[in-house]
Amino acid sequence: MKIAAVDVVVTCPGRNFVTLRITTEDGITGLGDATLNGRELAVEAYLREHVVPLLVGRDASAIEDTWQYLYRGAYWRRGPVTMAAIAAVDTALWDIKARAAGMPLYQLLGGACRVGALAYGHASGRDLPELFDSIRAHLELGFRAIRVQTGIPGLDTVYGVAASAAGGGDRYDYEPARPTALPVEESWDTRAYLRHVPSVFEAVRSEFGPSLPLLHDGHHRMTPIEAARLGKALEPYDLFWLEDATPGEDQAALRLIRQHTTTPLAIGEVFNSIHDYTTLLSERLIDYVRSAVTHTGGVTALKKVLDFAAVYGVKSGMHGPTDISPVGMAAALHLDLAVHNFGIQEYMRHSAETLAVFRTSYTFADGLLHPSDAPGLGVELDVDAADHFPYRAAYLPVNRLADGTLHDW
Ligand code: CS2
Ligand code: MG
Repeated sequence: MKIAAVDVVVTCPGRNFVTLRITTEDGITGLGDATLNGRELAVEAYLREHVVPLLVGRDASAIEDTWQYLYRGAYWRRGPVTMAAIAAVDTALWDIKARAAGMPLYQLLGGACRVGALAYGHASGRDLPELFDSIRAHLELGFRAIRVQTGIPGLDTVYGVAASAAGGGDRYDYEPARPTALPVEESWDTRAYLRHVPSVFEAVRSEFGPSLPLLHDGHHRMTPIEAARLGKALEPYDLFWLEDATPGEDQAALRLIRQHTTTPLAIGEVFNSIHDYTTLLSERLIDYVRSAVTHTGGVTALKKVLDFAAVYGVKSGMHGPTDISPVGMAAALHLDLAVHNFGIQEYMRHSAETLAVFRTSYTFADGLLHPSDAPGLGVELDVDAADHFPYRAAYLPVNRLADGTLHDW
């Protein structure tokens, strides 16, 4: 089954996406997500200039060999651009193999370990009334687990608080990347954040009870001791996880956090290789692996990470914001069903505009996601519709402290 054609489709139905489409000589087409929020064209160029010419004529069924060919053959290894490109190729080849076999991808990966993947949604609010309304809205949508992000007194725009973002409103598909000539500069104050967040979770627990799984994203902004302090302060509120408490590339920092708190920790959405996890997993410094198929080298690579994690009792918690395309989301859901050490799946839900370009078959019901039993990933790309949404440069914000120091966003 040889590869006959490879296309890189860049489209912006509400936000930018990069999709790879591989077609075999017998007309089977597979899709892969190569979206890297704020750096989309870098991945497009990497694919178009350095990967596509190598794929035409290759055996589409040789997934592992193609992965190794693109990874080792590039000489220059790892990094978000390279691994998003490899992820798209890998995912598209898995889509093709499953379509050729006439079965959903999860069946090829060993079949289902569960009836569906527990999803969590993004609730947020500038203040408690707004936050409570957002939590109630997500409970009414059927979510059984909720991420809580809150405004911080003294800061006008805070990550993850949709209402404070440009465009306002409690938009469920809040997109932090802005189509501005330069990244928006937001302000940050960690001490104000550390003083405020525990009181928010105390109020949420008081309003919604002790059992609702609550998650929180620290978004890489704390030092290890600050993260340890927050984890400890949140213990009475029994979080499902505290995510990205510190910049994850400093894997050893998690040793200090672990010494101070039993709040479960999740890290990895900005990682792109199994090597980013070696200390975190072998020393059991985290409880959930946050990587997405799109940013970690594809289905092949993420399955290896999750099998490595399983050895140490660490579970999956795949990244699922709107900048993971419906193709990347579907790939995650097939893995969510197939791996034994599943934890939870992030589900921000794409806009109607996006879903008009990416026709999906995955479902969300009673708090659980299911990829569907359509052959392959179960997603179709409407290329004609995609052409109506030209790429629009957009940047993620940057953070500055009061004295102007640039800080993690
Ligand atoms: C966030 C992401 O969903 C999350 O956990 O960390 O929304 C992140 O901000 C975006 O993916 C950045 O593009
Ligand atoms: Mg995150």
